[in-house]
Amino acid sequence: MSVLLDTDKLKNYINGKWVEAAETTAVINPANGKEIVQVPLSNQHSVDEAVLAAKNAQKEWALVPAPQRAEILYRVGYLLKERKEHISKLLTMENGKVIEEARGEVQEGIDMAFYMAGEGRRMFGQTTPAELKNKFAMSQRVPVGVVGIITPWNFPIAIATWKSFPAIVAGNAVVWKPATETPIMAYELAKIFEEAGLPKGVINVVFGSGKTVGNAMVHHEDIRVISFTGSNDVGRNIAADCGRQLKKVSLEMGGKNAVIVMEDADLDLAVEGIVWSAYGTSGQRCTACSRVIVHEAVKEKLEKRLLRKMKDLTIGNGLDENVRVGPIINQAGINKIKDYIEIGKNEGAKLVEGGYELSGSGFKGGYFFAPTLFTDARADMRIAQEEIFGPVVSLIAVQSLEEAIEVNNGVSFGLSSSIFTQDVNRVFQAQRDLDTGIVYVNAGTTGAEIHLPFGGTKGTGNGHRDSGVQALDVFTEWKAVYVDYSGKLQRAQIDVD
Ligand code: UN1
Repeated sequence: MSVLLDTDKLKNYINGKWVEAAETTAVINPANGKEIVQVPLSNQHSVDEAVLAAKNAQKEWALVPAPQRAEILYRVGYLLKERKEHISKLLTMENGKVIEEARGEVQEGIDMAFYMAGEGRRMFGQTTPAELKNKFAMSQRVPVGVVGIITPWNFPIAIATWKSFPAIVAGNAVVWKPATETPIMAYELAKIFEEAGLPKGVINVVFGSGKTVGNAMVHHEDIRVISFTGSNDVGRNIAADCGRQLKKVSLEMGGKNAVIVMEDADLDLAVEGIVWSAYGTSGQRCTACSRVIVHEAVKEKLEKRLLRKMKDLTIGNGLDENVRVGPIINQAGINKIKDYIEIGKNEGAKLVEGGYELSGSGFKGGYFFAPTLFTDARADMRIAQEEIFGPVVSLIAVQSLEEAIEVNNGVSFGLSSSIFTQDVNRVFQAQRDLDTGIVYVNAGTTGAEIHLPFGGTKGTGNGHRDSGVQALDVFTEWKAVYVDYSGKLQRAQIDVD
């Protein structure tokens, strides 16, 4: 048991109680392969219990005025802030990301708490003129009921806050399945909800596999919304299943994000942006840069400077403050990256740096992969089309801004993109034409702020957004209300004069 953790066996959190599960599995620290804690592998029964608890709690919760619901979120924010360092360390232990990034992720949760708490006093609808005399019309957001959230291991606390906070402030109750690789963040957050005074049943945590727990949630008729972040295959199946049930579903399923470097760019700045957004979090972000689309006039210069900068990256256990690149989440993650290295070589891209797993002292028991650069890649190669989820970048040379934009858009994903240029005309052309949900100018592809919508076009999602005020659209229904105070029957569209 870790000194940072008060248990060696996590339990589900259902109806305000910690419930032991019959079956559990080990949670492994990806930096050293050591077991941190046991996590439940729950069954359908736990999901049914959680949904029932949520359904009962939601009725009362929806009647609590939104500003009072928000008070609890403010408390959640303060508790997260108080425990930021503790939670960040646990996050590094279970996920591997370096401590500085872990702190950043916890901060994202704190920001989300205060932002969404503010929505408790906004959550604006519209008042609008009615078409008849002595009649009043308005629209308002109402909760949908019980919502199911399924969160990934790569941002186990931030993404959970993007989904659960708007759901809760809007008056829903939540059933949450966290990734089994990173359940400790869910444990810490559930404890905070409890201490902040969230009524029992408003949030329920059920640990377990997607196959059993996730599937049971998707098919449960009392769950009216599923919000999912994870792989493309799983997301598409969820959407199909939800579609048949007329269940609302919000999906975020990754990216193949590019940094465009024009010939007039500040190259040193571009290199910094690429290194940070490609190799930070070991490339395990949906927003990670995995393609560099560079104008041929500066290709060689950029490549040289990039290679130089890559040499400075210290790799190791993320708890060491000097380490910049932590481990990959697990062996399956490593295997996938290794496969893509072979694919890239066979496709004829030139491997100029990395491309191998790291072993030896400092890496013992862990899953480490060297920051990798392919150059002379073609836009249609699989390494330039498919999500690798590791520290692997493919450099593609182009001859113009138009071609750069075409290459950027020529993938099935549409999450994030970036352009480095000093030319204001190009900036505006690019931000208009880049077909992604997020566009950066003179910054890398990562670093979304929580009060803006997060999500993307095409294969990245299905038109919904996490975070921002837009998240409320996922977790609320619109209700139109007409009040006729004329004392007589007035027929819309008919008695209009
Ligand atoms: C993700 O990888 O799914 O913009 C989330 C970013 C972070 C969130 C990433 N704020 O990179």
